[in-house]
Amino acid sequence: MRIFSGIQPTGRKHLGNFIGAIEQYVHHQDQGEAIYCIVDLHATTVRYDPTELRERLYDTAAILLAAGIDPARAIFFRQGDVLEHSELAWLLSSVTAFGDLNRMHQFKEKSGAQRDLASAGLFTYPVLMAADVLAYRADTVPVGDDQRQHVELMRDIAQRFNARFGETLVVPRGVYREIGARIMDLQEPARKMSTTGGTEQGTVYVLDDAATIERKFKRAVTDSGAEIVRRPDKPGISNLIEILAAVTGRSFEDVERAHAASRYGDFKAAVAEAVVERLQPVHERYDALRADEPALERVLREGAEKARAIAAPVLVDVRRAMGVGPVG
Ligand code: AQP
Repeated sequence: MRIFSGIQPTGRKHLGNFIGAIEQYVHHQDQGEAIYCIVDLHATTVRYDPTELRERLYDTAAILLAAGIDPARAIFFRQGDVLEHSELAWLLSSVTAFGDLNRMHQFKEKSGAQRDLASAGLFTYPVLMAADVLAYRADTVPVGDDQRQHVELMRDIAQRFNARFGETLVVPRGVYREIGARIMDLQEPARKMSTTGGTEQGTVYVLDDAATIERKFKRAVTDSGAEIVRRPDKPGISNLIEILAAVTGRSFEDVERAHAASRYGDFKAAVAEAVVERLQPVHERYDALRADEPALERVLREGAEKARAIAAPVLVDVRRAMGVGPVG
């Protein structure tokens, strides 16, 4: 089984990214042939600073390695190093319906926030994401719940390509964690924890120090009741239960039972403590990894060579099926 997933080089990865995606990446390393990519090309679809992008890319690479991605067990690379992604995105755009792209929630949310330019790249973002996965004929795509619509679209694109040009691409399947696929903002628990759309105090960053994490949980929005249970009218407490269950590997029921007699304040402190403990080994490894940029470059370049060796023959098949490019 081949597994593929990508993550943006936004640098300040948050607890939602960590639980919904990064922990899954580490877990799936031993489930099959895992391929993980830092998607710098996707990061250019909104306003950004080129120098900062490189810095954030190294931050993200160091976070993933510190979290346990092992380049000896998984292919780990930078999207922009493998040109096949961009070429395939263009080719797939001919089997992507404009109307489908127009329905994507992420485009609607993010384009509104782009004051000077809502780029065509932001609109076609899901086509590049489809290319990322389809270039490797990946079977599964571990992602957070917010990516469901994009994964469904990439499945449609693969199916339409195969129907139009003959069986060439693998139709991948999204993989979502049962617990922790959608971590919510601690201040606005109706919204997902997010790099661009969340509140600063409601977003716990992977690299936040223990005191900051404790403070953010202490101030987390709850409700006027006193019960520690998951219920639609208790989004704040439900989110804290989900976070505690995810970082400790326990069930919801187990967490609810263990804290049935706790006060909200004590429960929040317990969640903070578990998160600090979970992130501690990542913090311990991060600084040394981040300090050695040449080593990070080496890892990413070696990963890109391995990635290209898989993607290049797929592109040969795609060009041949579509009748474009060199004959042969
Ligand atoms: N709140 C979340 N809960 C669980 N999983 C989440 N993911 C994102 N938010 C949550 C998953 O993290 C992976 C990487 O996402 P990305 O590449 O989009 O990185 P990002 O841009 O830094 O993450 P955000 O917060 O989603 O940014 P926004 O929304 O501001 O663009 C994906 O698998 C995603 O599902």
